Amino acid sequence: MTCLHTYLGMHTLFIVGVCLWPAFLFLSCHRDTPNFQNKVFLLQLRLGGHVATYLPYLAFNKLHTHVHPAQPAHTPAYIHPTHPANKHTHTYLGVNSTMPVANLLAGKTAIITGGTTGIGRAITLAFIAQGCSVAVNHLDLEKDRPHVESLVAEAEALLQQQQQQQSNVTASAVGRLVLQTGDIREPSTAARLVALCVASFGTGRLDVCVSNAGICTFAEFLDLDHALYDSTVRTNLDGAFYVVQAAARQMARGQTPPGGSIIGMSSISALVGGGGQTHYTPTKAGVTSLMQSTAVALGRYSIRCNALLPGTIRTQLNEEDLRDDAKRQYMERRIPLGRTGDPKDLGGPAVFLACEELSGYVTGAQLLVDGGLFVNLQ
Ligand code: RM4
Repeated sequence: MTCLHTYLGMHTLFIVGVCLWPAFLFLSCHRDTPNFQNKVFLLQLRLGGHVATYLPYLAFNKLHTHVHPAQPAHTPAYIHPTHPANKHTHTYLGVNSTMPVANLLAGKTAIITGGTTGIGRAITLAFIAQGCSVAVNHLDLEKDRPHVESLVAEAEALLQQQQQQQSNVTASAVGRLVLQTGDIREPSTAARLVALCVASFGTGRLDVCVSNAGICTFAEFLDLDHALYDSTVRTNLDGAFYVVQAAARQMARGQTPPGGSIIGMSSISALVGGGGQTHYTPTKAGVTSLMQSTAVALGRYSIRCNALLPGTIRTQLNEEDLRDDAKRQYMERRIPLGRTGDPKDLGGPAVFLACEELSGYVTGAQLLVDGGLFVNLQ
């Protein structure tokens, strides 16, 4: 019944739209130019534009209405997207059933370093929402305790939401969270994290590794002391190397069949300089390079290695830097999409690279997630 109402509602709207559309089009051209010939030209142009925009919608409707009646009334393969219980699912064109957005990583397991704050946290939650169980490493800093607690609470809420939906979704699995403390500058931390993940979720596998933990304290090059340089390189590059190697050992030799997806958190700073980041940008170039070389080394084991390159995303790393209004406004002006990034902006790209069905032929690649910042010269 709800479907029928929605269907009738959509078509009434469509008919009203079709009647009013020529009038609006004509009025908009009349308003925008005084010259008659220009009016006619503008009308043709807009008419063409509207038809071109509308054609994919018509195609969609055609495919959609073909799929819809073919589904028996309560087959679990078809989930109506307007039903409140299915608000996280989506009907895909031409596919004989639905591909629920909530299950892109169902039954998979992942490790994420630095996963309680910023980008790592957003990816952790995005993975859990897609049915992936995640083992998160963090440093256990006093100041981050509230973040750890709220992450646990958010993961729990997602879990309950998924369990409620489970009866509506075939082959669904719910994503769980385990936490581990430790310093990723120590190779043993990486090995422990992999072991924890393999042992915790009942699959005996590690499917995805996100090497995310990193630090960046802005500093003047001429005054930069070696302790800061050392800790930045040790965390951002050595830490990445150790966790990627530990994950790859498990993915290549520890499970049958071998395989997995490794994501290195690089940065736009791997491609362009930063005067206050001379100790940091080389580590991000290093992560990109690590992903390229491991992609070559691990392809034979069906392990894909890719780099994500966030632009200016608001996290703890740049909180202080962006407190400077002039600097923040300068960055916003340079970003074609008109805003600095939110950690959640990295969730989708990470799910894409993690998901074999979506990016199974993508390896050694670099994905910029920067609102267009990098390409904006002038
Ligand atoms: C990024 C990029 C951003 C900066 C952060 C800390 O990779 O350089 O602009 O805010 O690092």
